[in-house]
Amino acid sequence: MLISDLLLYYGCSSLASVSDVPSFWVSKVFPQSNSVYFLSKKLYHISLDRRNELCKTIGGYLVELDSRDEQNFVAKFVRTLSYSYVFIGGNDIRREGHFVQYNSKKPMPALKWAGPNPDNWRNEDCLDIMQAGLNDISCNYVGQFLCELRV
Ligand SMILES: [Ca+2]
Ligand SMILES: [Ca+2]
Ligand SMILES: [Ca+2]
Repeated sequence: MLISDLLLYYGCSSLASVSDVPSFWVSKVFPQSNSVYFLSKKLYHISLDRRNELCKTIGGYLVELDSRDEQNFVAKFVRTLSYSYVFIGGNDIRREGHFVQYNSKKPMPALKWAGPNPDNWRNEDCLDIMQAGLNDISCNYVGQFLCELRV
């Protein structure tokens, strides 16, 4: 299925120019927020702002995890498809240790962290979603990224 067909299927028509649109894997609908998730197929070495811009090209935004349920749902989706870091929207760029959502700027809820994270090792201010939980990583790493769309 082409991404344009998928977007029509989900009722999203805010497609920018097709050449700007990365290719993604698409999840099922998460019923609690009526969201679907788009995981970039390629690796990108881009800023957090740019990741969000690429999500906007498909009418979405960098994923905002609003609950443990959403975290679990998303983690299951990325489990078999990710092969690198998977950036989400949460970050503590503005204030160390205070994680906020990229778009809404709301504080992140209590989510599951992997091991000793967040540990801010060498100043890590972005977040990677893993099976074991979230990990704070450098915003400058190469990785995949995950968008959320309301359908
Ligand atoms: Ca969400
Ligand atoms: Ca940090
Ligand atoms: Ca870390």
